[in-house]
Amino acid sequence: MNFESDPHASADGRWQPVRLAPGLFQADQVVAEQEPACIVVQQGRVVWVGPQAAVPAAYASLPVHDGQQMLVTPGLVDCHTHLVYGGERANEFAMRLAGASYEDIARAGGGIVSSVQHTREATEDALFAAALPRLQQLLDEGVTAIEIKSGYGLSLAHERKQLRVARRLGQACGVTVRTTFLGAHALPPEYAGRSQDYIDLVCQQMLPALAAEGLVDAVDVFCERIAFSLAETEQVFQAAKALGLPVKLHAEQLSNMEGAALAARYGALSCDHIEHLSAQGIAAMCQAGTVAVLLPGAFYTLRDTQVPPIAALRAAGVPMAVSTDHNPGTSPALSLLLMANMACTLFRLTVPEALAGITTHAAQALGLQDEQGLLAAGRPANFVLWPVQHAAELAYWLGAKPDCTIVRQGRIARRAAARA
Ligand code: DI6
Ligand code: FE
Repeated sequence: MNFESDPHASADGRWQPVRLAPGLFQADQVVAEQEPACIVVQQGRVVWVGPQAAVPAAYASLPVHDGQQMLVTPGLVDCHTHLVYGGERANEFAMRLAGASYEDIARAGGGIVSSVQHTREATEDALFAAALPRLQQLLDEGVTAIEIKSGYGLSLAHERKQLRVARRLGQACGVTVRTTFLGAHALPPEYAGRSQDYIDLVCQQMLPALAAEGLVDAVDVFCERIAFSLAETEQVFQAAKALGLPVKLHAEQLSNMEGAALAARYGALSCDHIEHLSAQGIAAMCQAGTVAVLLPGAFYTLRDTQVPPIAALRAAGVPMAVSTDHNPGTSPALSLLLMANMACTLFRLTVPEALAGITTHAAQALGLQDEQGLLAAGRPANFVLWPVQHAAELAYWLGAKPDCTIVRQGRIARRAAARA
């Protein structure tokens, strides 16, 4: 069978010669940098990684996929997105250029609430059709797992619609999708002045119903002056805990609410944004093993100047992930590699930190550390072959759209052109 000509063929066989990106793989035998390496895939799983010269005899007769000496990384993981929504908000971009702040726009009825209106008006099929090309752009750049949040529906029916679309996208594209319920994203207009009533609805009706339908992998809250208080956040966390669901938090983005410390007390998978994170928050995250998710696209779009406390996170050994935060308001970003670049340039991450941030640590932020984010025997076959000499190029080029080969869930999802 000539599987090389079928872009959706099984990835089973030997992938060689390839070069392994330092720090992002576990080999069965030592592989020197630049040494031709081999990845063996059987039944959709990586079964061996090591020097090409040392492939065990048992695998010697498997068909070979020409790896063209490309650099291999694990599939990328985008661990924080709001990918499913109606409409867009380019008008707010213009408002901000004219001097309005994100908080000004939110208080004037724009912001999240305007996306809520468009999302409520859209059918499930329309939301799917709108999100699909956005997802495709991320996938074409090597994303093999992605988190998608609700939070633009803000009622049981409309949050359900968003989460169902997220699940459908995963099935349609053959990509791992983790859904996060973000019912506590903003106060819906019909609950104006009745924040507590809305949080009661989230905790007592929306979350239990959606969890029972198998639509919720994790629970998130926007804890902020313009969103929900620390006490309201804790109420949602308690409801999640009662259902056995892991939590995450939009924490300390615009101000320090000490949300991170609260989230850490609930064993949060991640605290995200964290520009205003305090020393106390860092200590709590460190103790709880909570991942710090950095979102340079939102920082950039909002022209924020408060850089997250990278040096302190690094010193404390808190794992740092990097994500697009794709959303129509504050981060219309569709390139995870560009986010890696921004994390280096704007936040001063090192290249290895940025690459771990879009692979290993991002997988950890989703509780997917056993399936994604590391190239190792026993894992599902999710990896990318990049036409670059040095791993640093993945964070160096701006908007390069590299011609990569992508293996996703054991299938060849994209194949690079033959190299000279
Ligand atoms: N923080 C964000 O970056 C997004 N949500 C949130 O809580 C922004 C969402 C939006 O503006 O639509
Ligand atoms: Fe977000």
